[in-house]
Amino acid sequence: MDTHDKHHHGGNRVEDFRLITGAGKYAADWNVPGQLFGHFVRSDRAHAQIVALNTEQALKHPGVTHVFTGADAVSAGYTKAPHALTFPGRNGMQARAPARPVLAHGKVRFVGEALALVVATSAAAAQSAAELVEVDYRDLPCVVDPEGALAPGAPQLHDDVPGNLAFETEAGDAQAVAAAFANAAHVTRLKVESTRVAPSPMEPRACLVTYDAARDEYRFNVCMQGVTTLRKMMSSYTKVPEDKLKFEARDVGGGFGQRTPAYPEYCALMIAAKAAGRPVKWISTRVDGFLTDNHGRNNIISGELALDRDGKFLAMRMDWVNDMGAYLAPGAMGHIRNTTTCMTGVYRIPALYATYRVPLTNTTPVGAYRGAGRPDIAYAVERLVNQAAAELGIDAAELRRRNFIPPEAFPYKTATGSVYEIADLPGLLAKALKLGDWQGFAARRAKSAAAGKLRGIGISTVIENTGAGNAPVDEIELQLDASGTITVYTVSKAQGHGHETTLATIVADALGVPQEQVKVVQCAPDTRLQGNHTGGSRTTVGAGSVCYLAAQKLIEQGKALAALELKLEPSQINYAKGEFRSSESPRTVKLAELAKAKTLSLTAEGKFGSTFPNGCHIAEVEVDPETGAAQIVDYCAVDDCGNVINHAIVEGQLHGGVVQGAGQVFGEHVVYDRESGQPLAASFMDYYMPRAGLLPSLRVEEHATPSKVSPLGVKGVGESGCTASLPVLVNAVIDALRPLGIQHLDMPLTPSKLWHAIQAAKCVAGD
Ligand code: MCN
Repeated sequence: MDTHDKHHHGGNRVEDFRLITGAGKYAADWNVPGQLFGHFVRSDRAHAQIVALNTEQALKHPGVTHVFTGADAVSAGYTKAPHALTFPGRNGMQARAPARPVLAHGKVRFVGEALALVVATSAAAAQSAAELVEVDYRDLPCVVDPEGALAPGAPQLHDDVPGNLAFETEAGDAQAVAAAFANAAHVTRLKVESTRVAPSPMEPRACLVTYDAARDEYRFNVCMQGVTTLRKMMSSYTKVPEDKLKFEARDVGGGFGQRTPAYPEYCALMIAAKAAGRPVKWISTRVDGFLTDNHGRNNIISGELALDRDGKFLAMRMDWVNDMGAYLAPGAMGHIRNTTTCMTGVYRIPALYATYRVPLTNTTPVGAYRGAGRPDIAYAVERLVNQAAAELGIDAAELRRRNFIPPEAFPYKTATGSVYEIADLPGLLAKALKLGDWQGFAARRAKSAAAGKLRGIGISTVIENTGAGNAPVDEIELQLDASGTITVYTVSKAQGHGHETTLATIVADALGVPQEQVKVVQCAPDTRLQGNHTGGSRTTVGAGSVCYLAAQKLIEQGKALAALELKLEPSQINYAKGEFRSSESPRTVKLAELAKAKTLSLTAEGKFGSTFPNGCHIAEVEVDPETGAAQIVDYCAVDDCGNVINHAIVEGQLHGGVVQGAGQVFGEHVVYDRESGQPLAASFMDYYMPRAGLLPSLRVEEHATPSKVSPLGVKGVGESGCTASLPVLVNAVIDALRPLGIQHLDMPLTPSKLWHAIQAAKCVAGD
């Protein structure tokens, strides 16, 4: 097998040697001569007026050069955080986006909100001096629970957001749904919570800002998911033109959506770097991360499913409460748009209707987190379907099969107006049932019961939108130099995904050259390329597809140049494996020769719509009734992400996504004290993280239906594991407990919660 084949079948990732030998360069690894260090003073109150802020003592501390406060943020005009709820809501409602000065001014609204930035010649001096900033607060009543925030008489966070309601909207057809419910033979109702979690990438947030006075330009070394979205949002927050903002990152240690947006700290560092005339660097602590990196999920969903006598789905209705925390972060859009797009799940449901309310609470803002609404809607739908199956006494797999959108119905327009491209759901299910030995479960359950364990099996069949994106087009630049090296420039940014491997594979395959000849450069600081950031599992569909188009363009241009060289017409030239040749000439022209005079450079572009990866996951759990501990004993995943570029990377993506979902199912949860608004799990001492032992080896199979949206036939996969794992694992646990009469539990399914539920059920049963 040559190297080219090796990569094709899923060989090592080219970035791994650097990353696992400690040779990576992360945001905190950047240093420039003369840099200063920043430390943020953060609110220890959930809701309070800032009566007085005294920086005098801090300024006297040795090494301290400046202290910036909310007044500086306001005078710089850095007060309007960007958000993405720019479409009209119910009755034409415009989102009520409250002001958010990059350092709090007048009031603080969540624990951790930055209200001053201390700058000093060392990080230690800045941190010590921050202790000397005196803040006089007047406490205000707070509200941390989203439904409570919408209730009459709740404490009000912002004068311009009456009732704490930032946005309200609806989707689908209320009347059609009401009519269908009126005729239903059976209605299943379930209210579930997709809990608030802290995404917690490995690399803590860090940023170094350098201001170039001569050019009036800012340069950022920062952990990011791509340059274009961040630049746009930073420009929107600060009104500094986009071409005056330059970003550079080499390695990024995880993002999960949380490294996409413009954070207030970065803007405050701009104020500092400009005023100090020296670069200013800030590295967050893990506690800063828990308090101020955008949280994920946090949706309360009340669902109703109407069925006819044969178990066919007639209609579905949902009511969403999408808590956004203290300010409107850009993530709110995903929680509404993606959940509307995928509302029907994988089922043919003729009528759909959803309402959405977006409250603000005295908590950390909420943003996009691996799936950005897609796992939430999948969770709500797949829990409902399992509940309906139990209520009607129909096998959970059979009920799904009865209601699948059939293969011949694709492209399928859903009742909320999205168009699913292509899928083979019955084929997917059949493969998963076989892989998970669905039929043989009863015997395994009996065996577990003999050992005193409650065994359950769960299933989820899910679909999600990937691709598309806000950028006008995705662009890729290719440069070919005299050595034959092809450099691929992109504005997307891997955070651990292996794009240096997969994008290079796409170009190398298209050109028929060894992959070693192709280098990938992500987010060059002076890039003028357009394109989407890495998010929404769209890099392969977008940037990846354009890599292919760029390679084709290079071949076409190469044919014209080779024709000149060989004194022939371009139509007489053929290309294969790095060489141009013609039956009309004994001579050949190598790819590298095209660049012998000067580097050849070209840009290709493409615009792609949504593609819809889908999957069927089956998991089994064993619950120990004595301790409440749940153990995943088997996990099978059959996924359709279209054609696969690198099988090992796709399997790795699924593995990571499934474990991330399992973390949320079994323990991750950001909780606030209702009275004080203090976070109760803001360090790894008290916030659960999934560990290797949580999941047995994943058994993975592919079931590809190639996408036509992408010339490569690919669909995204980066979020698929998360989307399917939330419902499958909760369904498995509920299945284990259902014989005791337990129908519903919300995440996280901790041993304590399960033990208490089991005890309560035993009492009811008179045990
Ligand atoms: N891939 C492939 N064949 C396909 C589809 C994808 O070989 N048919 C490969 C890709 O080329 C890429 C990886 O799988 O190397 C993921 O590709 P894709 O599905 O296009 O998703 P993105 O690259 O756009 O990644 C974004 C997605 C999201 S939205 C989150 S959140 C997430 C995720 O990916 N965050 C991650 N996976 C992550 N993985 C790591 N290690 N770290 C994160 O922060």
